[in-house]
Amino acid sequence: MTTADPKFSLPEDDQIFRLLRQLDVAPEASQRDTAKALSVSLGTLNAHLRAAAEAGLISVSQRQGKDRRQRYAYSLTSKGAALKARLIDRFLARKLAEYDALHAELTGTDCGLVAVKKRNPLMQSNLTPIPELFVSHESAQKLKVEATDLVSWDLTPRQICDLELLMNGGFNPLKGFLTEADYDGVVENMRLADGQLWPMPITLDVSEEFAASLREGQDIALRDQEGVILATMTVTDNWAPDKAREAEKVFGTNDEAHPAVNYLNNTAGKVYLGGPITGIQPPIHYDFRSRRDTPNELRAYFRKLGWRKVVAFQTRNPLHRAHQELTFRAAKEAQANLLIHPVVGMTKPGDVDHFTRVRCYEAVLDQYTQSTTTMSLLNLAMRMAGPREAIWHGLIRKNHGCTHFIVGRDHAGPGQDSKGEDFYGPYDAQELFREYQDEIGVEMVDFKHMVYVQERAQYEPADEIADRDNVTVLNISGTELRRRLAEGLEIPEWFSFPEVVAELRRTKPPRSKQGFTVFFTGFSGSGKSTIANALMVKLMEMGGRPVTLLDGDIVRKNLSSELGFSKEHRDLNIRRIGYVASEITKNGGIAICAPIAPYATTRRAVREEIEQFGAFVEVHVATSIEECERRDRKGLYKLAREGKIKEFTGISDPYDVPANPELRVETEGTDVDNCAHQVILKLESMGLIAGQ
Ligand code: PPS
Repeated sequence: MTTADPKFSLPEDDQIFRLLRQLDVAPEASQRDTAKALSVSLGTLNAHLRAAAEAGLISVSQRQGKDRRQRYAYSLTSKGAALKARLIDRFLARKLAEYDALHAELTGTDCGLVAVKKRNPLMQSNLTPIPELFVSHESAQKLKVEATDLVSWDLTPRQICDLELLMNGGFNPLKGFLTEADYDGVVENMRLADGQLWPMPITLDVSEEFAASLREGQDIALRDQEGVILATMTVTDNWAPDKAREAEKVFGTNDEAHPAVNYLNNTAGKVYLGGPITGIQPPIHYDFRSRRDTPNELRAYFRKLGWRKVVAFQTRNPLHRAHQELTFRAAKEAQANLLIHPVVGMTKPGDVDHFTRVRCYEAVLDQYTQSTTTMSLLNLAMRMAGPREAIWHGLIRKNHGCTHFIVGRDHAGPGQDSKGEDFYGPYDAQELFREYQDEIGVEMVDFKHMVYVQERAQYEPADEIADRDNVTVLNISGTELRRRLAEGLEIPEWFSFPEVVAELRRTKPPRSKQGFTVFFTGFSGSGKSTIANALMVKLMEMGGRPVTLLDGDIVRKNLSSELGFSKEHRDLNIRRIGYVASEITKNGGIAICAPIAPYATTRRAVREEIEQFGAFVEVHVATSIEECERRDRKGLYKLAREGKIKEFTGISDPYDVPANPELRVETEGTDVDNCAHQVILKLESMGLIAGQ
């Protein structure tokens, strides 16, 4: 059955599509039943099956059992599944064009289903289904079994978000992780190799070792972090990207203060894999299940309610009154229904976590008219790419059935660069969106900054206040809000809703009640452990929060006993300490760490991990190497000089002096109690300890 025979050529697209669909739905059916379902003779079916197998679209396996009419079982290969998805696209586009023409003929007008004036045949109504990359349930069960033989890649949290939207059509027209040609086009001019608009590189970054183990055309299994298979991918492309070019072109900067550049340089793997995806199942979410919708689920909902116009509101922040006013105005302006579409995948590091945010959204949802507003959660991993991200968000919302999209001030802005300047201008995103609006197929509803006018007790766009000199304009920035929350200060009613503020206070208590980490770093023998011990006792005397000391020697005995002092092992050691400290911080405790931690990049990674949950206070114990060697409490420096201990920090291994620690303590000429007290004063000035 699988022997190649060049005389079998592939049938017409329509026939091959029907064949693939039929095999996908009923892979175990007898040839007779399949032929009947397709209304073709057994001979024709056989020829088509041979051609499809020869073209690598299906795989054929022999079945056990007595029934001679059911000797073979068929399943779609990744290539077959990808072709099927492509043919669905074409089929839908053709049907839409036919529908349009018919509508125009019958009514003498253009089809009213789509708000966009100039439609190309690929543009879809917001009510018709869009293609997904999933195979049928039956094929998925088979693929799951077959995939046990495939090499697996364990997806990172960001890749899981990307894959979910690839599979459910949120990233339509993408059919998999970008190939090199698509990637080049996207990076250079926001276009896929076939010319379609797509502004964001959706890439599968992997380690060099993993990439080197693959051959071209190999199928791999993509698994979540628990090992559950979500998809297979045929690896057609495998390349090492020029990350500096990607950062510059996509994010407009190489500054690692930009979260996506930092991710690109310090988290993403060195090699990208590209190729089509065959979707098996979406990632499992245990939280807010009823609030999560795929593009087709939202389209079906809009269809059911007859929502022809839908304006989407993207957000990664809790909803305050200014946001509410903006959404009200947008819906009114576009005469559209409203979709509140918050991102719950990955947002900017340091944002309010999505659990808290969703509770905040739910608390204010009843302020909206139920018959014209809905809320749905989007598992997107944002890149904070400002203007490019706005276009991306627009395309994603179009896929989710929206016709309009709100772009406010500094859309998806990453904040300030390392020189304190904004990465993007406040209205850059609006300008770029406007330029591509027709192609995106979604109309922008743009807003200037909304501010509160006290005399009129309402929010107004800052640029529309004609009597600005005669009224009091109030505003609380995100930074100011965070400060007030951190310090337990008042948040006025005009700014937010009491329910939202209560929710935020519950998860973000004032700093003096939050967990934090004090991270000592310095040479061996610099005095880290001694000061850390003194600090621990002082903090315990104050009470209020549990204190844990993760001293270098203690950790090496209990957590890292198998590790040595190579760069790799030191990194691992520090990351373990960072992980434990982040858990302690998250749970409201105080972690005091005192390892040498010689490498700046590792310290930075630990800082980032901990700052998601609380403050990270880096204390450089700046005792000079000469003084440490003179003290040589453990006799290690002598051994290091004699070459009996290898890779000894400061002697035969490097130490990156911290550039901007929260505190630097000099121990030469200062007693331990005083050093520990300097730390206490620092913690007090940061608001981390207060009068109990
Ligand atoms: S690291 O680099 O942060 O993982 O090191 P750390 O775990 O803090 O090291 C703990 C103690 O190991 C002893 N020791 C060495 N230090 C540096 N280099 C080499 N090669 C080495 N071999 C053993 C040293 O006593 C460290 O303890 P402290 O408390 O810093 O004196």
